[in-house]
Amino acid sequence: MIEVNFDGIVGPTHNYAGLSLGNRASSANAGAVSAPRLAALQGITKMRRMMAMGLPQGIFLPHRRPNVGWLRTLGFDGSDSEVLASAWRADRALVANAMSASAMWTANAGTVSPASDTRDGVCHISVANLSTMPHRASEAAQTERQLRLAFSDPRYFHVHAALPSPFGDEGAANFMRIVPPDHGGAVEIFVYGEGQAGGFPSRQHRTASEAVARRHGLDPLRTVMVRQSEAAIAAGAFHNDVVAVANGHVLFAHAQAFAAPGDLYAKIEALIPGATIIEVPAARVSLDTAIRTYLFNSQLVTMPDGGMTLVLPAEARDNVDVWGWLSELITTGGPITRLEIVDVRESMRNGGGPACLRLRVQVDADAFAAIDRRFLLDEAICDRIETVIAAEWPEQIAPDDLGDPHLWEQCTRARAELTAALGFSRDEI
Ligand code: SUG
Repeated sequence: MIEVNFDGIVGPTHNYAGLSLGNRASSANAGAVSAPRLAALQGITKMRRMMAMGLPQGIFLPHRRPNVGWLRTLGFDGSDSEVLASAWRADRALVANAMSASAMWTANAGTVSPASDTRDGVCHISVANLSTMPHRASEAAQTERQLRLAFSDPRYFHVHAALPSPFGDEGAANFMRIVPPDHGGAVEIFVYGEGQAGGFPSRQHRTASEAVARRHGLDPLRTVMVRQSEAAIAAGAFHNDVVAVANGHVLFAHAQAFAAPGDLYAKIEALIPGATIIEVPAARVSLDTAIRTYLFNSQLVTMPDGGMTLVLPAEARDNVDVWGWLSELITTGGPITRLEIVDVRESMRNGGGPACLRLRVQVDADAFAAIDRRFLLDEAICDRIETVIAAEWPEQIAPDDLGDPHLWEQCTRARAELTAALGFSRDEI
């Protein structure tokens, strides 16, 4: 089995508009000046690091922004610049939504069930509807187009359209998969929230998780629905991947991530003999610290030599409690033996850590060969992408710039240059 991480390239409109209630970083940095060029280069550097570790790496492209089509559905008309100018006059928040670069967080693009887990033996991918937040809900259409291009071969892939609203589905950010050490049958774990917690919405609905599991043809006996704790949502864990991550036979989670952690651990241990559960107690790392540092929004990856590495944001290294705990973790003789630090600070300031920026797709060699090559990365393509970013991406965006026609033009052109450089035709993507 080959695991490919598909990272979202950070789009040229990356900005801090504070659109995500319940996402503490997004709210805290609302109104700050963003650095889209730096953000996108940080993302590419992270991808290069993953490749240097011997791991295959893919990409998804920034979406069309400003999202003029979305503003048209809200009744603004005329030329593209007229649509944007009249929307800006009517309601600046609408333009902020239309300018969001949130498609960079591809953990929210969809949920992926590898072929080995499904009834028909193909890899099923459900596009997420992201229906809780307007700026994210508008991603689904363009995400679907990219997924259908990347995974177009029906012998290996089945891409499902997004679920209907209001069944909120935020994709792989609320999904974990645990595999026995001997690589036997996996268990897929769907994490949902209920109602509101601390005034924050829970974005993943149980109905949606159950629908995805049904559509993917999963074995009900190896599918687990687990509820996120209210404490986690209230503390700012708007997605489960802010407080837990799984890889191979390992679950790495904060003690307060789940409503009934004991029940979940018992189920995992019953279904996966040899599973390893690494729980971080609140006394060592508080929920608040875990969420501020994004300790759990790390990529837990299996290295080509079989060992596991935790790829962490720099914010986790910079916290004494977190770093102290991690330093002990890697000396215990457990499965996680290496720590790698990446700088994705621009994304972090909008609540997106290393794990938010990637969608994992597990395939065998034949299915891997069937993926559209334009979505796969090597060093030469990284060079090409970096050249476009350096030449075209804005250096800064301040809140008032979102209404600047020159910025709209620059961002539209920047994306067009990137897609052309990667071999996509204008109408294809
Ligand atoms: O949906 N931030 C994203 C961050 C998503 C992180 N993804 C995972 N945890 N997998 C969100 O809240 C901020 C946008 C703004 O405020 O402009 C934003 O959408």
